[in-house]
Amino acid sequence: ETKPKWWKEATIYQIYPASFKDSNNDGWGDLNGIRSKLNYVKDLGADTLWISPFFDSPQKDMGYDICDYEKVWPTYGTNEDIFNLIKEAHSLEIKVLVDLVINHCSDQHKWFKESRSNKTNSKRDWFYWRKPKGVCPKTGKPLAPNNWRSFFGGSAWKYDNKTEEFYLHLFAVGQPDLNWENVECRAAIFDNAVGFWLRNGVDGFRIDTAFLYSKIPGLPDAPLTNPLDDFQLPGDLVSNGPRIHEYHKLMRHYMLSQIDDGRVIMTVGEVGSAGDDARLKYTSERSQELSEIFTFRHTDIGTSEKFRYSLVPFTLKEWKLAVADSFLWMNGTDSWPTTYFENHDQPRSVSRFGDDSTPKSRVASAKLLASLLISLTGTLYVYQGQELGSVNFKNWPIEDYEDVEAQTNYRVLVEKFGKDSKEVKKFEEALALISRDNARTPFPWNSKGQTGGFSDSAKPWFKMNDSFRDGINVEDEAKDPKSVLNFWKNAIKVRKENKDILVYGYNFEFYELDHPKLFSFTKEYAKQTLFAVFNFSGDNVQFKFPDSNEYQLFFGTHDGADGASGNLKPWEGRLYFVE
Ligand code: TEU
Repeated sequence: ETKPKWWKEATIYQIYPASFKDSNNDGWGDLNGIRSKLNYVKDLGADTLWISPFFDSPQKDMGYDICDYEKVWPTYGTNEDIFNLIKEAHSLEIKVLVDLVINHCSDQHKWFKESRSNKTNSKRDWFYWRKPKGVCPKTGKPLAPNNWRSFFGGSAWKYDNKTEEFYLHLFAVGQPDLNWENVECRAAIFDNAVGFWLRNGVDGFRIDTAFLYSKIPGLPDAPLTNPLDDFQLPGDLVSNGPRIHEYHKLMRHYMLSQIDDGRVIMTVGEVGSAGDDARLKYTSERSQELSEIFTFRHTDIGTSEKFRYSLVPFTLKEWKLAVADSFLWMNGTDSWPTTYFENHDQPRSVSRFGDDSTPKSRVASAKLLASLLISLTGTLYVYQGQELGSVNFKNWPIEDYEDVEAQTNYRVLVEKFGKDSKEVKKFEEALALISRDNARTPFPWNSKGQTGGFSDSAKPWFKMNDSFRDGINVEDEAKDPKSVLNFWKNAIKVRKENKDILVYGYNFEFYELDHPKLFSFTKEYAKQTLFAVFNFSGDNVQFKFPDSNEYQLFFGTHDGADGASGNLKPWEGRLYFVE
């Protein structure tokens, strides 16, 4: 009973403003750069933008640390620029989602400055202030209130000399957690971060860390899961907590109260991991919380639950199950899923799940991943550069990384184990494969100059991925009919033309689940059945058709494929209608 909605059928293109297009030659991408490229987005076939944070910020975590929710960061432009961007996008029939970062704000936000000023300030309770647990007998320093580890490494608590208490920061030190239990704090978040942008025309929000706002009262110690670490991930003590669904209902209600022009807004909450029960509550139309959620099982695969930068081996079967985990739970309900492989927190999917070792395998596996993605049920997300088949950068020394998550974890490990330790070596290996920085290098518009058309002559804020000189850029790919870019354009078109089965299909079932090289499944919509088969290897692979029905090939990675034969070339994928 999933009813059609614009956001279910949307193709959402995510833009990372720092790295998309620099319009004023200062080395940083900006809003006017995005405006100048709206036609590129349109031409790709995307119909919705999600723009990562462009709000005023000291940029400790690339804008996910906001110091003024109602103002554009001057390096990105002005409020007028974003209002114009929204209008221009709308005139091209492109909708705009902005990022709502409200689990925490910046320590430079006026709310936090006031809160920190003294213990009796009216905003003291807007953040999590706690007394030290005691004094460390060895160092004489105050002890943190509990053993929680920040997601970026080290303690989740920062001692503040001014009032001799600690504040909680689940992410960077400059990102104090807001206290959602406080009614006034909630009202301020709603009015500033949410209401301001709705009143200014956005079509919805990507909601950052939407599962973390309700912490277990008393903030107890986390169980010891990683003995090698001095601090422990708080996990269930902060995720999908006791009041989280109440908060989302309140926020949804508030959102609807801000709209008086009939706009249908959508929200996508970043939820990471949650049980089926919680996932259904978040997304059921009846519960009125979120439109849809991002879960992480398929992108977190191959990383340890104890520590993301500790790699563990995984099989194709495990990945298949993880991919299916992002939508299987909603079958037959009034919930709705998302389908994505990349975002600004993930490495390039070709380097992670395909094969970037030769130009041929890169192109083939990028097309394969695109084909798989468009065949999955849910709202489709494409991250800037994914449409080019972008790859991870290679052999960068740790000093070249920008990400606060990379740098904080590195510092903590070096302090504990030493620079030349095997722990640090392993961390560096993991970074090369899965660092968030892989997604954040400036976008390559062409192969020219030092910046591939990103800036005119300025040095970009972040190093370029050299691959822009080897054909991975918009200009070169646009000219080549066999490029990944042109393949993506067609793939998005085919998804729209066959949206019943591709976007809305249900009753997903794996075929040959145990096969170590094939990813294949069927799904249905009314009287239609789809059979999808993908070769996740560099070998020729033979597959069997599930039964003796007629199989009509309608889309695939390899031109001129013989649909009647079950022989797949390396990284070949096909979509069939079963007649
Ligand atoms: O990420 C939240 C999150 O759950 C992170 O653990 C993220 O998955 C991890 O860093 C990947 O290694 C969001 C944003 O997407 C991220 O960019 C921010 O740094 C973070 O929140 C804090 O706002």
